[in-house]
Amino acid sequence: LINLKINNMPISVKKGTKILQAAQMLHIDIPHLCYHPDQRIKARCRICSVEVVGQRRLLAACSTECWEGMEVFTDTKVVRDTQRGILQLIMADHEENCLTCPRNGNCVLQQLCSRFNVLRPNIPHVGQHIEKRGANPSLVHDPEKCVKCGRCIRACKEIQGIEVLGFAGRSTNIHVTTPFDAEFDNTKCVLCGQCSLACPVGALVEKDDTDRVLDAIFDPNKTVIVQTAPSVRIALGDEFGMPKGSIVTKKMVTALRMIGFDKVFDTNYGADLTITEEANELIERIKSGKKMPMATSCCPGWVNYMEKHYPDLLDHLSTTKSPMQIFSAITKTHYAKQENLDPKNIFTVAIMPCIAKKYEITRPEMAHDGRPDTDAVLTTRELIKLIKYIGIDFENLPESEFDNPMGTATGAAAIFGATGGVMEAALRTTYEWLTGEEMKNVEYTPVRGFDGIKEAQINIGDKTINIAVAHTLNNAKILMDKLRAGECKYDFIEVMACPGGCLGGGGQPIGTTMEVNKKRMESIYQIDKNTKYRKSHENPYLKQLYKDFLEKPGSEIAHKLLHTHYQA
Ligand code: HC1
Ligand code: SF4
Ligand code: SF4
Repeated sequence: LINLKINNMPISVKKGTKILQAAQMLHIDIPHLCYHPDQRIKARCRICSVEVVGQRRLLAACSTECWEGMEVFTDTKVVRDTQRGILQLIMADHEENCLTCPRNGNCVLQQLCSRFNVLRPNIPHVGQHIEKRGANPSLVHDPEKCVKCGRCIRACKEIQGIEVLGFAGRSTNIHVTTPFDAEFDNTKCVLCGQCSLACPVGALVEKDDTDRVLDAIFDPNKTVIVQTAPSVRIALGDEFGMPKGSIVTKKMVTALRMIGFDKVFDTNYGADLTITEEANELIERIKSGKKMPMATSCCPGWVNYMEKHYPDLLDHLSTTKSPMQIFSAITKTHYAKQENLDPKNIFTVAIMPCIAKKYEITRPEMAHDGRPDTDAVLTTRELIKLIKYIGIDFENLPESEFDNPMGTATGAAAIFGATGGVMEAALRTTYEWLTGEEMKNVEYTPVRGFDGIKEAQINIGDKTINIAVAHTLNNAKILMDKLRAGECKYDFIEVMACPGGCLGGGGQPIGTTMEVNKKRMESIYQIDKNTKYRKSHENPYLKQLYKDFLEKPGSEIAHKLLHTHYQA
């Protein structure tokens, strides 16, 4: 252990601990912009400068390791003047329209300016006008709000290995951009939104669809149906001061009713349906030996990645649609008929932890009779915005239940939100269908946890099935390169683009880190444990649906509505 003092407070830390982390242990928040706990340290912004006794220059707290006997001061005059100077320089190059910024009230720069009393910039504006980028359904980039911390660039590179974003220009003209300043759509970007989650200010944000959804709610002719993804219920509470990982499913349902949705359903019901179709597809592929290994296809960031980076391997993707799209397809066909509703007057909204889902609903294959199956996707962050707009005291809301028939789901569906969850859910059903025996212990732990790539062999009846699970596209790349080189013996692969799976999605609350994701993962497995049915094919409402409408997994009507294809 290393002993040091920060602001005269003694502390002992492990070797390698940085000053910023040591200060956090003492509950001192040294200001920082370019530092992110899950990223490589760059020490670009220097706003974390501190004074260390015996040193002639200020040191960056994010990158300087503590040493024995070190004496640090975070609040001297020279430190404060330096921090204020840096803020003044940033403001000189920053559009001052905080009031209308999507991150107003949740912006690190705004908080720091208020904290350091930089209320009136004293340096003339030097920034040059740079056009916004946003001609795509998911992501808006406003370089004039950028603080040049580089966190988006590192997220794209270190998590996804895509490197769409980079710095260009010099001096006061330095800015973040894409190759040839292209629109995201025309680059290798997969619209995962991890850059927006990493951005400390309003320079990278999701396309806002809240007004479009409210317009539908206000329209008396529309029946507005909402579904909520597995990973929203364990993240939403963050923004309302609840402990990280709080399971807020029933408060969320109440809030959605208060916002004005006519029916509040569960994407998890769609996830059960995805599993029955996908397990059936897997068994067919195993039996025929064709297009093996099969890969999951519910993550649109991953599907975009395959289409843009591995178009020669598209055949491996399962044709089963994502839970969100399956849900909406059933809503606008069978459910509409059951309830005597004209599909034209149904408006379907999906609350997702994801930004790529906004793109997924615009794919031409995801529409019927010229109408999209899902009309709008709101991220968890946008739902938070709606809850705040209505003025709901979320933490103290009474609890309520989803509507039925599409509000009942199994534990297998709940775990979709964590990396390995789709695989585990699929194995529960595949096992029982292939062997005809009951699976006694449904918890398949080799696919759980945050290892980048998890591999396992599972014996099902007389077959040995080789599986692999990857999260983040950096890890997916390793699997896909092996597959392309003919070096892998897998039968079934799961990929989720975001760290930890959807629970770490690009549309989750600001402040999402791997430490937070761990709590979310624990909650997701807790939900599974506490759910009555834990295998998708046991969902009683699903059994009814097959009986009344879909006939059996893989039937002609199931293929027409619940399966899709991909394009290079
Ligand atoms: Fe996901 Fe999925 S798990 S993709 O991560 O298959 O977004 O949560 O809704 O569709 O169910 C996201 C989460 C989500 C789908 C499901
Ligand atoms: Fe990179 Fe994802 Fe951002 Fe696209 S959305 S620039 S792939 S981090
Ligand atoms: Fe979206 Fe989930 Fe895929 Fe991330 S992992 S891109 S949140 S579907």
